[in-house]
Amino acid sequence: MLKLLIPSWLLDYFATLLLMYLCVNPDSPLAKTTGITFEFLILTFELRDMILDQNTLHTHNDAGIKLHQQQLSHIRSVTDNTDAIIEKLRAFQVAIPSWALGTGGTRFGRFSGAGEPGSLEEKIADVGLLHALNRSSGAISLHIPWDIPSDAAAIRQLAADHGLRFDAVNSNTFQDQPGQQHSYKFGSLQHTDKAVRKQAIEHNIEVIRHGVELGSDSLTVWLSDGSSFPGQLSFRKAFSRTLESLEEIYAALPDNWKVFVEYKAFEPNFYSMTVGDWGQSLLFANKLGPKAYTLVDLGHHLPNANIEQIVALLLQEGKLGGFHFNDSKYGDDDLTVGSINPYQLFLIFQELVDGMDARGMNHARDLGWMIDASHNIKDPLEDLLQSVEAIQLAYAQALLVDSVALEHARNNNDVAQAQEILQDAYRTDVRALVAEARLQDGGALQPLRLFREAGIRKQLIKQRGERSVATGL
Ligand code: PSV
Ligand code: MN
Repeated sequence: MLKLLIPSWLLDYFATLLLMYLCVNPDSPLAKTTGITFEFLILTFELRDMILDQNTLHTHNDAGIKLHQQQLSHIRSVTDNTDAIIEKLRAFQVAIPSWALGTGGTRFGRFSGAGEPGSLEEKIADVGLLHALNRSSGAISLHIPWDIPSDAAAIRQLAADHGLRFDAVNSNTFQDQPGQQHSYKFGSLQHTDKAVRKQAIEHNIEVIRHGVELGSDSLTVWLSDGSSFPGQLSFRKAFSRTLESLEEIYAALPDNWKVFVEYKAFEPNFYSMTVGDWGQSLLFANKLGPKAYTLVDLGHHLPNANIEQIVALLLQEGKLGGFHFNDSKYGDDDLTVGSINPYQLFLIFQELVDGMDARGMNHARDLGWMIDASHNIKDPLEDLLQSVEAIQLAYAQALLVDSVALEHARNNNDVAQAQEILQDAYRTDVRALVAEARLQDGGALQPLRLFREAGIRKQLIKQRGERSVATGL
């Protein structure tokens, strides 16, 4: 907010004066009462210079503005409501998972990139960087214990300095941690041993506590619980034990919190998953109560599942809570959003917009929007920029759908026309609308291109080194 109201040259001027003052008076009352130190200011300068180098951003935008305006006026000339769409795009923020900022791996290996964030502070700086480029990544989602904030107030402030808030916090009972008393080898919330279940419940409650300190308001529970061989597990008893455990976690939720129950068809268990599909997740959510919702991760379905239909019905039931975006060809491939099947993504968004509008929901605020992708071969920041852009494009196209004409075609069983209406929207090039939304919020016309032009990864490598490896996955 401050950055929008005060010109950056004025901020620079005051910051320089402050820096000079602190240099000469490190023990001054100002330094003591505010806690602002010379080192802190230098760091702020470095971060600001790297992340918000306004000159580079302006040069980039100036170079592309003419073409952009041509493209924008073209879409304005062929489409209604472009201003309303731009407004909605500006409000729409997609949370970045803290574990996607380093190069992901497969069970066959991990090829680390260079300059990866080696601490939570650096992860926040990376998300701040994405947000400075696209103005649409204004939230971060933490996985505990991969990212435990040691000083929650300081971390919360740091995120706020980057214009970020904390999205859902994620618990992890799918891995054993060093020093942990009981193993999750045979499950966590479903485990036959009460002591294991208790440990997993307490972990979730601790995650809620961390989330409260950070200002988050939701918990995502994804369980790897299930079985890999027929006969290993009583499905009914595993379900009941899991429900009981979730009830204890639910009871610990603050009033304004939600819990998202994320389902997944297979992996790491390959015969049954205890929360294996949206039906099972919805059963849990319904039994738990009004603060419990289903979370849809696009990669967690069996091949060819009709995800848009799932989304439509969950919304109708008032039980869709959040989204994990990614793309896949085979299983939970966690590829860049929109890289394999952008039409499916559009159809999902069409249902989201339609279903949210039918319930009078706020598109930006009433569901948790998050990316959950991570892979082996691209620069994670470039990958995330591509993912966010793909989400915005699908959202903008969904907003273009002529819902009145669609309803009319459906009522007349005019199948070809109904298909035409959807494809018309999908085949519209909406890149100028998304770019305009970014521009109006002070972002880059082309974030990925600017990321490269400004040599941002090189700067990160200089700062963090070739070998810094991100924590988490
Ligand atoms: C599991 O595959 C998942 O989608 C869950 O959301 C986890 O929290 C996340 O990936 C990270 O592994
Ligand atoms: Mn997920």
